[in-house]
Amino acid sequence: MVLKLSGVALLALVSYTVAKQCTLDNFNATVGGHVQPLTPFSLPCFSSYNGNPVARDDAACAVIQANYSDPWLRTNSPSGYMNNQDEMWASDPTDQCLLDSSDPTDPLAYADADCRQGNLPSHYLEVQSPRDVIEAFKFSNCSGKQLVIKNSGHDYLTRSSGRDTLSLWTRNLRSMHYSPSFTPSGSKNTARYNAITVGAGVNFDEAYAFAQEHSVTILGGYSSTVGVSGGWVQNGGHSILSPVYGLGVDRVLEYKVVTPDGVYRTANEFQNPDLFWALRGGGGGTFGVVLESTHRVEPAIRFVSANIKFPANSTNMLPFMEIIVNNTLKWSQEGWGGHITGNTLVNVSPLLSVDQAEASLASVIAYARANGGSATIEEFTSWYSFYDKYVKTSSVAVGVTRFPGSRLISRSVFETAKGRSDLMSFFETIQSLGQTPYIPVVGPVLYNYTEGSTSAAPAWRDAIWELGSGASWAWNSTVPTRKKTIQSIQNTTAIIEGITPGGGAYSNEANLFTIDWIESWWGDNYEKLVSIKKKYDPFGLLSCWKCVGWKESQVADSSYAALL
Ligand SMILES: Cc1cc2nc3c(=O)[nH]c(=O)nc-3n(C[C@H](O)[C@H](O)[C@H](O)COP(=O)(O)OP(=O)(O)OC[C@H]3O[C@@H](n4cnc5c(N)ncnc54)[C@H](O)[C@@H]3O)c2cc1C
Ligand SMILES: *[C@@H]1O[C@H](CO)[C@@H](O)[C@H](O)[C@H]1NC(C)=O
Ligand SMILES: *[C@@H]1O[C@H](CO)[C@@H](O)[C@H](O)[C@H]1NC(C)=O
Ligand SMILES: *[C@@H]1O[C@H](CO)[C@@H](O)[C@H](O)[C@H]1NC(C)=O
Ligand SMILES: *[C@@H]1O[C@H](CO)[C@@H](O)[C@H](O)[C@H]1NC(C)=O
Ligand SMILES: *[C@@H]1O[C@H](CO)[C@@H](O)[C@H](O)[C@H]1NC(C)=O
Ligand SMILES: *[C@@H]1O[C@H](CO)[C@@H](O)[C@H](O)[C@H]1NC(C)=O
Ligand SMILES: *[C@@H]1O[C@H](CO)[C@@H](O)[C@H](O)[C@H]1NC(C)=O
Ligand SMILES: CC(=O)N[C@H]1CO[C@H](CO)[C@@H](O)[C@@H]1O
Repeated sequence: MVLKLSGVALLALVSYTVAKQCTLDNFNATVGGHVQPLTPFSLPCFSSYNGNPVARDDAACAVIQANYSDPWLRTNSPSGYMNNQDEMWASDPTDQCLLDSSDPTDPLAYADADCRQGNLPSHYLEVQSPRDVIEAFKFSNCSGKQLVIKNSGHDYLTRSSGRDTLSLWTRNLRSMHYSPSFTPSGSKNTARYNAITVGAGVNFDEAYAFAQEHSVTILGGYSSTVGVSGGWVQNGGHSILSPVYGLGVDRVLEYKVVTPDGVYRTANEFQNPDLFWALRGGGGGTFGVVLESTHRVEPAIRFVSANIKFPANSTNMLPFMEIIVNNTLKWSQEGWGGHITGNTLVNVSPLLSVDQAEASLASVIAYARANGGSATIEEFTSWYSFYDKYVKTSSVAVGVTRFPGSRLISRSVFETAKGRSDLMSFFETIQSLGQTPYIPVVGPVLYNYTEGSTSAAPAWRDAIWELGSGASWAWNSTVPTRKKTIQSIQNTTAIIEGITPGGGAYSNEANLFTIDWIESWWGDNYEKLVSIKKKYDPFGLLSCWKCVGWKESQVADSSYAALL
């Protein structure tokens, strides 16, 4: 067939070609005008933005000040991040737009200061459909504009922000669906699962309430606003019920995901199984933009909880930790999971009765009471009532700079006198530094894991604890203080690494300056993850800090470059 073009058709072809030019405006038009400039969360409090005068918005500023340490206002905003390091250009204390975390009404932070973009993306697109993401990948591919994915904004490693990037904001993908007989699409057997499917913007507060309505239990994090489908599950995802019911990655059945090659795919055991495996531990922001995830749920779970605490002083933390260390192996066989600090223990077990729980924890209960503290052992008949009473009320502080530095502690450490005494020396050291231990007891000890089914840190499979202390710097800290803080995180990490040679860490809550991150976070899974990454992201459109495929040379482009 000979193609004959009339003048009109030729004109149409030319304007079509012009319309396809790789510009932000044209991209904006293809996604319905939904691309917006991203302005810093606290901008309304400032009178200067990037060196130009702007009108301060007193009313909006007052709302931000009142909610500065509240996760909800942040998580519902495209520019809201929980941790200040996501927003700031860490190497330059003037390149940020932050309030005084200790007193958000302190004018010192905003009265004579310029609000600057720091590490924040330049633009964002509120994702509404797979097509939005496909267009964003095309635009990134032709323009070189880097992309990030921002869901809840909880990431400690700055993986959901980034200077000059276009942020794909997923928070408003909020569908939820319950099925008592879910079948993964393309399934080759008759297996049916009790499952909940959520849109990628749903957080745990919403998923827990939805599960409660259907009298089932969805496993999730100890935070209302962490997302179900994003960085949490794609990196491992721990719950205080994980000791018995497994990690988030163990329970996910299916993802709907747009891969950077521009294809909207289903990933499960039967379709794109390599991608499914990679999304079960290989990390968020790496293999594609997940739009939906389906999770196996349990019926309503009955369990006991223990809430033990006492007022800390300079001498009563170490003896408490010694009792804990000595009992950890026994407790791990009894299904206990939860959180322990130097003077608190809030743990649950679905395997014990109230009487058994009291007997199991008798030594710590007695210790807390002898130190002027209290112990409450209760029974719950559903996760939601526990969530309401304990999780909602104990959220980790946000609106601050916070660097976790945890490592997974395997059962072998507790099995030897040397391992136990190493742990005690670690507690002594951090006490001398004025820090307290932070221990999520979340290792999937009793979970019947299918070898090789996930790509999360292999160290998880022998772990009982995640152990860390963490560090932070003030909103207005100087460069020397920041350098010293990083050194101190490195030193603390080195001690825990010494206790767990060849072990690993949960990257979501690990030291973001970890040197052997490949080995620690992925171990033997790494090479295979890199090849899957190349298959689905052949042009390298997704990249984030120490994510699969990241290159050491990228430090130079990061907010931390001048601090390391
Ligand atoms: C206060 C607090 C409490 C926490 N509690 C727990 C806990 O109990 N258990 C636990 O395991 N962890 C916990 N974490 C760590 C948490 O799992 C990580 O911060 C995780 O990265 C959060 O994922 P998100 O999607 O909610 O956050 P975001 O910061 O929005 O995203 C995190 C990462 O996931 C990627 N991502 C997000 N959405 C998608 C998507 N749709 N597709 C592909 N990639 C995506 C982003 O690009 C980024 O790399 C906690 C963190 C904080 C700050
Ligand atoms: C995208 O288009 C909309 C609608 O025309 C417009 O309001 C918005 O400012 C545009 N975004 C950018 C970044 O120019
Ligand atoms: C990215 O660009 C390459 C050419 O550089 C092209 O072959 C490929 O199809 C593009 N991918 C997408 C998703 O647009
Ligand atoms: C812990 O166990 C060690 C033996 O490994 C023992 O010496 C010590 O007294 C025990 N401490 C407590 C508080 O039970
Ligand atoms: C800490 O508290 C315990 C119990 O109340 C007490 O015996 C001990 O003397 C206190 N230590 C200090 C240094 O105050
Ligand atoms: C663990 O899982 C395997 C494979 O799914 C199964 O054969 C085995 O019976 C399970 N073991 C227990 C203790 O449930
Ligand atoms: C930092 O802010 C605090 C108030 O949060 C103030 O007391 C202190 O002087 C400030 N430090 C510097 C170096 O400006
Ligand atoms: C870290 O450890 C090194 C080597 O032991 C030491 O010189 C340095 O002072 C420590 N720094 C901090 C901030 O703890
Ligand atoms: C949007 C939002 O979260 N607003 C909250 C800010 O803080 C005030 C006072 O604590 C709350 O009442 C608002 O709901």
